[in-house]
Amino acid sequence: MASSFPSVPELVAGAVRLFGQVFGGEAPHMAVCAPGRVNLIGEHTDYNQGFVLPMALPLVTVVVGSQTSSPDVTVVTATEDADEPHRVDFSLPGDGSPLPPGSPSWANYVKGVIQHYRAPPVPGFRAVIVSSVPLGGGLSSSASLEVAFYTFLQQLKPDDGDKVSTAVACQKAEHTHAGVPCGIMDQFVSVLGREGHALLIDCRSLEATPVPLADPGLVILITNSNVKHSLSGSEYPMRRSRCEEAASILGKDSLRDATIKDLEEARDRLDDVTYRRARHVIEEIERTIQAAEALKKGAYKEFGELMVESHNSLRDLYEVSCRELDELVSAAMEVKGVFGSRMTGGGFGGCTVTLLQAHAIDRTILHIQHSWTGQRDPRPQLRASQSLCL
Ligand code: GAF
Repeated sequence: MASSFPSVPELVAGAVRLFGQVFGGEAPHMAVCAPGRVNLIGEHTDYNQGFVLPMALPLVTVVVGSQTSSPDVTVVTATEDADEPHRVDFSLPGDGSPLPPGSPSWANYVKGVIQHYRAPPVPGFRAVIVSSVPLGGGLSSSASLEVAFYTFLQQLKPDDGDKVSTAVACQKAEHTHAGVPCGIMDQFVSVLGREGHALLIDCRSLEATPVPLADPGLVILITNSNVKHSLSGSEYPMRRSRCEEAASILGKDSLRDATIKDLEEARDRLDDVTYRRARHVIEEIERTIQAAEALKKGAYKEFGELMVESHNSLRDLYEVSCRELDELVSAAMEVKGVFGSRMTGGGFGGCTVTLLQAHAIDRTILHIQHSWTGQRDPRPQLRASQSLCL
């Protein structure tokens, strides 16, 4: 019932086959991959210097390729929604001048990573990208591509950076070449995620604490609304600048430093929208800390309640949910054995994440499918990953 996804070896085999087809039967010299993520709680807190609690997924982006002797780059990618693979060719500037973003837009992730690579200049190369992370599904398809590409460049020409600096370089690529002023969460967990654990990330100090999720009685279910989201529109940047404005009115460096008392005292100096955005962030940072503690203790009921509070706050205060995500959460919460459910990622479509008892998985999926009145076509895709039943 739950849709399956290709394993890393299957993805690599597909990428190697495509490389041979495109490049006259050649075999690539290297293969790397990086995961997408699901965020359990802590949404729109990372660019406010707060806490987040994501985990890496067994959905990954794979890059295979080889160095060439010219300063030219060819990258080919195969996506589910196109019959033919997409291809881009460009030359690397020899004089250290910038590599500006351009068309096609998917290649900007590659160009951005080259631009911010910590050991320039990079040699020319040919590469093929394949991915099992759904595009625009809120599971960090772009961060997994950036991190996979950064890792590929490290194989061509090692840099001297640590893992955090890899995440930071990839975040810069997203800012300058994809036009999304994102926080650090997605790139950080794609680089530093650990199997069988969520990661409590302090987005100010960039310290991370692994939180074990090793309970065989627990399942994490990801449900794709199939409403495609794009964060490069104005809504995400607008949320970020509202938060910065609120912090500045409160006299704080960031909303991480603000309390609800500070917010209430400043209420008459904030317009209603700015107040609600700031309230979400301040409360969500606190919820994330509580949720991580609950998870450590195995207090799943408490964790689930915090997930639902988070969803309601994203829906009502931050206004980044949509009807389909709200319906998926409501349907999941009607099933006995479900602890909690919420939208995950930037919002405006994408996926929900649900925490539930392992024995309730079949009836939860059935119930969500039967109660789905959102977009009838396509139907939501459900992923109950056995590899997440830890
Ligand atoms: C997107 C961004 F890329 C993240 O940095 C984060 O802000 C998230 O939305 C919302 O929590 O995934």
